[in-house]
Amino acid sequence: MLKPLHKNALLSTFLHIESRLDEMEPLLAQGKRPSPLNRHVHDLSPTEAKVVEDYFARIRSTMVTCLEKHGIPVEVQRVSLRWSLQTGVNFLSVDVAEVGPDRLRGYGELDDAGRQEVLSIQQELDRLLDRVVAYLGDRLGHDLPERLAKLQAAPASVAMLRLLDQIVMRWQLVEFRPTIDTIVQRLESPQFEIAVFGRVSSGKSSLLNHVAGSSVLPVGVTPVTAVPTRLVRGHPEGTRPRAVVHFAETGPRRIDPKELAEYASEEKNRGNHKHVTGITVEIPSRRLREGVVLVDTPGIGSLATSGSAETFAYLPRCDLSVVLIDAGSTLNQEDLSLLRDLYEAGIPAQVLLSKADLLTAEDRQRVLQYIRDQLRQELNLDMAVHPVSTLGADAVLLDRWFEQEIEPLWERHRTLMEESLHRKIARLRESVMAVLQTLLAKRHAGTDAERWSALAGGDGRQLKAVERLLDEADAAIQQAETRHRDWSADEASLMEAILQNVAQAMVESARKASGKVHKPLMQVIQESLVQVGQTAREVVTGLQKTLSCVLESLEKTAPLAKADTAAIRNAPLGGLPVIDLSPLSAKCNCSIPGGATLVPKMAHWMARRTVDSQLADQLRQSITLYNAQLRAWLRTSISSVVEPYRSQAEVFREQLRRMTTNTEPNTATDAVELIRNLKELEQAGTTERTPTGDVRRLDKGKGAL
Ligand SMILES: Nc1nc2c(ncn2[C@@H]2O[C@H](COP(=O)(O)OP(=O)(O)OP(=O)(O)O)[C@@H](O)[C@H]2O)c(=O)[nH]1
Ligand SMILES: [Mg+2]
Repeated sequence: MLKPLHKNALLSTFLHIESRLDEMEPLLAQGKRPSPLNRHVHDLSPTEAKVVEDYFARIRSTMVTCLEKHGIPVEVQRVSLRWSLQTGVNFLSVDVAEVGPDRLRGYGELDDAGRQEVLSIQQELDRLLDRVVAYLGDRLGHDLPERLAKLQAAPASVAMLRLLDQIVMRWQLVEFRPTIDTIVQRLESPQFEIAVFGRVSSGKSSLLNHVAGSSVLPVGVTPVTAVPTRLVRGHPEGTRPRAVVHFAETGPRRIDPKELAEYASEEKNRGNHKHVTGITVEIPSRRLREGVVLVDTPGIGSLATSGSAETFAYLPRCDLSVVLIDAGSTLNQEDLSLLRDLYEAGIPAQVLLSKADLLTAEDRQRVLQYIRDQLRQELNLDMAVHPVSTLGADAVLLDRWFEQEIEPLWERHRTLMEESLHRKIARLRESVMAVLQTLLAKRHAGTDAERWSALAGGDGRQLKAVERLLDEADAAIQQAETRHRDWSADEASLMEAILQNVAQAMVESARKASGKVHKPLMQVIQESLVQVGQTAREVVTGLQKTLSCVLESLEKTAPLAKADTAAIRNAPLGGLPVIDLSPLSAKCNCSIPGGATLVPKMAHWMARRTVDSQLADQLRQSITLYNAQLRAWLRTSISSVVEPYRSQAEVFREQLRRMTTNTEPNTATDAVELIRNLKELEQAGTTERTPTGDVRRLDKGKGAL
């Protein structure tokens, strides 16, 4: 009946009609969200709008039926809506650039005040556009109601979040979206990271394989694990494990877990020359509890690390450490200093005597006692030591230890975390209530309205103070971002300083015979790089301090919302990247003859020449790599501090905007609904069960939780 060309013509016309309908449909909805910028007079009644929408739906279904009847395949190139929106919003910033002071100068000179004014309009719009793009990029808000419905834990928190979600949606309080989404995400995936430490070949990987009921981690008699490997629970159970490798310079790569040794083992990835920063393996095991992460670390004393400090540096977080002491060898200084470092870092530790099967029952008791005594004498620590094994009948010891010692800790951790989330939700509830009160106050003249307008208006001092604080934070963020951007800019001078230090150390080494202090060259390099790492950390800790102070002051200056400074102070900063100097170790043996030191200038010249010819190239590579890793670390750490600040600052900013502008619709129904929502929130918060089960009374309006 219809030839292919006819069918093509039909399809392209239908697609054109569809896009015209797509353009017109939002016009119908505009009545619900009137905007003074709208170019249409909304002269349709709600019934008319609904009928037109129904006709549009009928037109669509007629087209679809026609296509089906004639077997016309719909070949449309589909693109992700998220992507389209991100691109579309990004293009809006091109429009915003059109009102910049430089562009406007084309319409006549701008005085300073005018310049400031357009700059702030531009900044405000750009900030909002950035927030939308970031929000879409975060993919946090995925199916929030369904996700909430699935959450088993903390029913009280879930009910409150559901109510907050509805209210935030109803009043378009977008500034609260990131906070809600982050809380839901944390409720969905509470994490407890347990890292296993110990000397080379103490049995760490074997132990984790046994606990996870898998053989995915490579084990062996020679130093094996070169890169920290995280084991997490995979879904669904019964499927095969999956692994993802993260690299310093490139994006993550999914691999077959059978290839794990290629990246994780000392043999296949010597000195971590593949620049792997971490590996995550998903194991579909019932044994691995949801939210628990087990981390296998390189053995202390292997080529991959030269000490425990470096091993910790690999780990973004560690809630519990498990230290293995090999029954096949005796407790030594390395074990003790590992435990001391953990203690000083405030990381709780469990000590295990691994490979207990190698000892008779009598010897086992003797060794356990010896270890306990040593811990008491050397570290002043009174700790239980549990014998475990992965072999034969003794493997039951390992299972028992895990069930009796680890699982209860995890439960406790989960409860604490739920309590902290509960506090966050309570703060969120108060901030949302403050906004609803503002909206209501704007509808009723009276004491409330006076209170708000006094805060916002008056002589405008408070308003100015708030703006100043927000500017201060913005400047600090910008400064940190500039440090990140220019991080490698002074690499050449860093290199020069290190070469000088190494040459100096070499001269001192040559003078050793004359009793002068001598430092190994590797240590000189290591110390300089540690300093660079510290500088990077200071950039982030400085920013943390400024942003949390700003939030605190904001809350004091203008009590418009609740500030959660802990979210910034406790932002999860990963450990600094490890300094990998193993490729340099062979080259650090160079020296100059002792006789050369008789003429100091000559000695220094010789040392510098030796350093330049033998060390410089490799050193440059190591510095470049470390700087690249630090830069990546800075980027992630800065954003993990800035994100919680921005989402909170946004709440203050929006409140301020609300109080100083007059664009909110003002209907009687709105007021009734606002009062109802406020009552609902008040009721939901007045008597509420905490996750631990005890009933607490919330101090109204003050957030006592
Ligand atoms: N007898 C005995 N041997 C064990 C036990 N657990 C591990 N081993 C052996 O100890 C050796 C080292 O085991 P790994 O699990 O690779 O040790 P590791 O601590 O991960 O080693 P690195 O990754 O190199 O630091 C292997 O030969 C294992 O077979 C145990 O419970 N009993
Ligand atoms: Mg290992």
